[in-house]
Amino acid sequence: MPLIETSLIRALQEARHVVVLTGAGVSAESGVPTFREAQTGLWARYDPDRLATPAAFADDPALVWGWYAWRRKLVRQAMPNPAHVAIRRLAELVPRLTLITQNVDDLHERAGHDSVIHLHGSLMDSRCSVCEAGHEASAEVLLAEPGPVEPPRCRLCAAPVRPGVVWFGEALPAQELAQAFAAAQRCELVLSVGTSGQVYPAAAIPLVAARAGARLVQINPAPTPLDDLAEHSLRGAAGIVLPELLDRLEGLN
Ligand code: BJW
Ligand code: ZN
Repeated sequence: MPLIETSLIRALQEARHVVVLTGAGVSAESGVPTFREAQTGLWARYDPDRLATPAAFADDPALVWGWYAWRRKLVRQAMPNPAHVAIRRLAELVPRLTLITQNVDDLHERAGHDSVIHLHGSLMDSRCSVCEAGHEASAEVLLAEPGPVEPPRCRLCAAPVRPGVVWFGEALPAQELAQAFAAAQRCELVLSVGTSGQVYPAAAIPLVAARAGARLVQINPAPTPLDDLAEHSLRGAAGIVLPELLDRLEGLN
């Protein structure tokens, strides 16, 4: 357990607006794989160029749809972990908290958050790859292992339906992006949890906030590009460190 300094507790008690930015690491302890970790990350086993770009979907929609059908099943089976619950507790304690996630799972919502800014979309959403009409997800296949599955067809234009996530080279949803950067400009503290800080524009959120005067705190067992800028880098698993931090904040130990 990394040392939680009193100055961090005081900074959290004083902050009137906290931005929490989460990445795949916050869901790792729920059994949802991260992307870039050497042994366990998705990109160690699967090629993002073949699965997470618009060109990959155009080239082989069944391969991509089947891979997401497997990821959907993983997330459906997962439960929020103590890190998600602790972030929910933090939202009750600070005057204002903006929760921004890069994650496409719904584990923050299932931990009780009703307004989560999803920068990279949602695994459970689907839309037409051409006309963008929404597609009812209820009948979608869930796979225990990745394998090719033909995607359903759009009811309006018959083009293949795609997952409602943001792939490389695609614009992030405009409203969510604007809300996230507005919060970064105005907040007093950013808590970055479980992100490698390599994917832009999300990775710029703490940088923009720091430039506007916010304090930076991060929780991650591994080094990140924020190490030199963060006032506190708590090196550990979010599901261990965050509940401890919240206990300290609530004066429980
Ligand atoms: C723990 C833990 C525990 C483990 N507790 N921690 C500027 C410079 C260079 C490139 C670019 C740039 N601007 C844009 C780009 C291109 C690109 C990009 O950033 N590429 C870089 C990789 C080089 N960005 C884009 O293409 C974005 N679009 C864009 O910029 O569009 C411009 C445009 C404008 C207008 C019109 C058109 C275009 C889109 C990015 C989309 C990212 N999509 C993905 C897939 C989503 C769908 C899916 O799930 O399949 O999003 S990629 C993947 O990475 C996913 C994640 O949300 C994202 C971030 O990853 P994250 O969350 O940080 O995970 P990891 O695995 O990297 O890190 C996990 C961390 O957790 C590690 O640090 C661990 O140590 C830690 N951890 N266990 C706490 N228990
Ligand atoms: Zn369509």
